[in-house]
Amino acid sequence: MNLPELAQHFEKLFGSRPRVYRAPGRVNLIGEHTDYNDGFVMPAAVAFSTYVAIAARPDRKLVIHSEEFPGNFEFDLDNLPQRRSGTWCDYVLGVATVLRQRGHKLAGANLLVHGEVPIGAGLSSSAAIEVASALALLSLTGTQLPLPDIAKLCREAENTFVGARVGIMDQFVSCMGKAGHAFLLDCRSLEFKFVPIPPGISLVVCNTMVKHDVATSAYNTRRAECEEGVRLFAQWDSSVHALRDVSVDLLEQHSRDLPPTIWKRCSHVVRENQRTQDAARALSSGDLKHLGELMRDSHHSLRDLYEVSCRELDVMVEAAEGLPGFCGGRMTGGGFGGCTVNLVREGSATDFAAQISERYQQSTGIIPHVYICSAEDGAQALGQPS
Ligand code: GAF
Repeated sequence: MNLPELAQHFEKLFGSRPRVYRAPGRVNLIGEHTDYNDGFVMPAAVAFSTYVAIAARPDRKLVIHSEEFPGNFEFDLDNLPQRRSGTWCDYVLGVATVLRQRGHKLAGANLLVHGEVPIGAGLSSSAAIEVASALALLSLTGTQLPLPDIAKLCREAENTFVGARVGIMDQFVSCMGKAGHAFLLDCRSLEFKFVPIPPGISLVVCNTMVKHDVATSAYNTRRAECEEGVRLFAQWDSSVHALRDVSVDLLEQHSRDLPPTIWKRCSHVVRENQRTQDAARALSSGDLKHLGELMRDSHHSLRDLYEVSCRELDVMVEAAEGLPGFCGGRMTGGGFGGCTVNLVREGSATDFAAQISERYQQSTGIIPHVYICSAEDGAQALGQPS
């Protein structure tokens, strides 16, 4: 559905012309499971986006429709549900609830949500809905908030209303992405630096088409294991408040003092933080060989130490090795399925896509989806399409 079609559809449903807001999904080049440890990530926004069309209503209702997602929803703005319903609408409602809690005024509105970010693929479809909804809801009262604040409140909505204990990465990149660039984000200070992706390099995202059920519970277990690591390290060094504060030296000193599982988790996070900063330097100096090595190490660490990969992701990562134009690749996002991200020379991207699909299908019997992407701009207002 293009923008004029979205606007026409909205007009047919609600009888008025909407304004439209867009927020993208993301791929993370490196820095996985580091955001909730106050560490470093290096994601980029991609062209898949969620669009929210909105217009005011004269009453105090919030009416939410979508073509792709099931169910039509209607809420009383002055009596919003306090609990999630377990449907996609929670992402919009969570944002509305957090905005209210923070004292922002909300106006009655009709919303039409159009999502193009593949769902459950680890490309951050939830952050895209949240961010586009926040921009849309705020626009009706003329409230302008800095984009990093919008990212923070969307993350809060996901943590407190939706109930997923995610870090800040996805919402932040959906807000702040820049075409042609990845960015190195310090998830503690929220300082960031854009890192240009060298010309002639495509981001080839390979969807394994699986999402294993353990994903959510395992994410929460990993978080708890990291918290246990922090508790133990803080006993030995009082300056440790998050795994971000643990140096490689401190990690090594205590390699025998930690329970083996906790040591593996901490080891991944501490070294992944280092890899991510090294990767930003490698990318900005165009050293794709080194970047490729760091991405491979990251994948192995996620597979062996953090244990969030799965057979399909490993097959997809291995299938990329040796293909013409391939510079580096790894799983991206939370894990247990979803996608891999690959840096591939532009001229080889189409052949790469065909060959990796074939290899993956031969090993798993599953037909993957492969998307040839570039880094795109973050969230924006698209005005009132005619
Ligand atoms: C998911 C979460 F939403 C992010 O915050 C991040 O923790 C990621 O998994 C793992 O790096 O996408």
